[in-house]
Amino acid sequence: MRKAEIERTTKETSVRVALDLDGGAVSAATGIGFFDHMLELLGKHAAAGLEVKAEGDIDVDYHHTVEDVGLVIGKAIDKALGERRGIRRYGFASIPMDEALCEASIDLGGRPYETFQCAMKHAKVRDFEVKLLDEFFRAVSVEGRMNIHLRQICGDEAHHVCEGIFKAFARALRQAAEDDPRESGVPSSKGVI
Ligand SMILES: [Mn+2]
Repeated sequence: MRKAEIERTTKETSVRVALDLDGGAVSAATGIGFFDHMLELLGKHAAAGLEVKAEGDIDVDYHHTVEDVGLVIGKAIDKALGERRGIRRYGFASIPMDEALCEASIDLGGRPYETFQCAMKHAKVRDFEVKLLDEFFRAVSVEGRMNIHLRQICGDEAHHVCEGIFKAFARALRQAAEDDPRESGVPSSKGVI
């Protein structure tokens, strides 16, 4: 049962995430249409069940909501993975979206780190700044205890680039969290993650 349900409420946001790494319903309602679209891609391409509900201070801007959804998704991944036994641990995906090509490399090795190399990071999709995805994935890496390296290889349409980044992350996560038939224990020479 690789599932988790996490709720987190602060003065800025209230976020609830239900995650099942082995599949299920996908939905997102954060009050930010474009972000919902990206979260739904994430669930679908990770082959996970992912339901996200958030109410945040989006009258201020989208920052708190995007970051806090990232923290709660990260926490849910960490909890759902448990002791991280028998998984592949590493995942990589290079995903095209028309003219855009994006890649993600991840390590579910227990340590947080995130890089976001994206030439489009100062662009916006309607009023959603691409740079916020950097905040989102940093939060996922911290609470999910994983390394996440994201790169835009090419592309000049912000919506395509964001989709490429989310799909690459999702596919890399799916691979890293998958059962490895050659790994019976924790995939680390330290014996613990
Ligand atoms: Mn789209």
